[in-house]
Amino acid sequence: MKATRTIPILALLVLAGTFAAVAPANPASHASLTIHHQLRGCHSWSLNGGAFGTSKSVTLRHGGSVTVTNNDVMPHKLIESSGPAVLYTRVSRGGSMGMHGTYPPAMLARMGAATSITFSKPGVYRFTTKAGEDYMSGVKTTGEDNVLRLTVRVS
Ligand SMILES: [Cu+2]
Repeated sequence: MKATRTIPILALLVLAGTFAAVAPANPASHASLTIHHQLRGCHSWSLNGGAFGTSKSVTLRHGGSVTVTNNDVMPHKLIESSGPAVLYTRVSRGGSMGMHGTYPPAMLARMGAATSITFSKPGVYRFTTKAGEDYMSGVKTTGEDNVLRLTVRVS
């Protein structure tokens, strides 16, 4: 009788240990994404200085933020496609190249523009960007323009 009761408890302990190893014990509070221009597909982005690509995902603790910097030769508007509400805060308007006028912080309208997205609630947040027109004429690219995607898991 005693032995049969010990086994399930041990199994639970092993299972708990497995989950603890998978979930990051202490997720980061900040990440950064940088959009750049490229010949094939027009643009891609890099997470925390890593390899450039189209789809990125990151895990943050709630209250954390992601800063997106647009170094592409066209504007990008940040669009949340699913998840709880977020707060956009402009970090930089960027340099002189780009669109003129006043835009909400989700719109990265100039080269070097940066905006921070703050995540106050736990959950899964998904984003894409809507790219606008080139700042200057004569920019040549090959293939379809890439669609940038971001998944943020907030614990
Ligand atoms: Cu582009």
